[in-house]
Amino acid sequence: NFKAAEEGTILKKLSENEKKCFEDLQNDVLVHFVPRYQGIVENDGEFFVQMTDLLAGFNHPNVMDCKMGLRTYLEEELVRARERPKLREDLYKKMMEVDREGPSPQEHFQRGITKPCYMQWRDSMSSTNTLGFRIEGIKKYDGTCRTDFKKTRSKQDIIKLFKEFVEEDVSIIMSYLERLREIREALRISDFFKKHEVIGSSLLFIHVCGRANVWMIDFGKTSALPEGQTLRHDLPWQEGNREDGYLLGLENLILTLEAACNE
Ligand code: 4IP
Ligand code: ADP
Ligand code: MN
Repeated sequence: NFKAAEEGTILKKLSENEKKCFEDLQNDVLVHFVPRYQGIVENDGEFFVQMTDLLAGFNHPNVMDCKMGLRTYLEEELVRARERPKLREDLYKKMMEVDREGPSPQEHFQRGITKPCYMQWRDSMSSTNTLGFRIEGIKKYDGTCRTDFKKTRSKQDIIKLFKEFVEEDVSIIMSYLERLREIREALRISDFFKKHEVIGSSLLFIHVCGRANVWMIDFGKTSALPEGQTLRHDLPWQEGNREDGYLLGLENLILTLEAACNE
């Protein structure tokens, strides 16, 4: 999905959704919390969004990707799967690797699963449905990389992972908390946030040499609501209300990091 680009920037495969979001974000308070958008570029006949590489200039950074929200799939994916269910063997296999009891008897028989069923299983096995966020991946300064968090659900396990991530340096967690509270304030007044359903977006935690920062990334599945409609972002999701639970997730993330500081 990504391609190396000129110094200090990265190219991400173009999605119309994400391009539109970056354009809308340019006139919003959230612009201070997302990578700098540098337009669309063509490369070997393919189109990419160009943006600042948040890791540029850092030697051996520590990076964590937290996916936000109470669900990670779109309502339209549910509708589509109901109208024309498309069974996917790759998702069935991914599920079997983690949990052989995951698929229903019928899914076992078909050796296939629809994408929303897979996504709902992912959201319920992880902390997405309960806490409104989940850890997707952690890359440490020493090059080690972990993405085996599909069954990480409890607040206690997440606290443990954060403490390992910062190697018990509470001052880094404090810096992260400060930035998360700034993001929360910005979200409160953001017009973009009010008018968008934010699905599958992540907060990217980066620290190196005592410096720590958090950025909002990945707007591939974030979309504008119909004219005049807004979201609260702190309500439970019911099909049709399009609520994403982003603020519930952010609140729980802040509470989790506060708990990590006080342990
Ligand atoms: C992946 O599942 C992620 O949910 C991807 O979301 C999603 O891509 C993939 O759907 C799905 O298979 P695992 O994390 O369990 O591997 P993201 O890219 O935000 O991480 P979408 O297209 O929904 O963004 P498919 O349809 O690409 O397989
Ligand atoms: P996808 O839609 O494939 O999930 P993301 O936008 O979430 O793509 O990016 C995937 C990963 O790439 C992130 O977890 C992060 O580690 C890295 N990444 C994304 N955007 C940036 C950026 N602007 N600078 C540095 N790293 C980035
Ligand atoms: Mn992503």
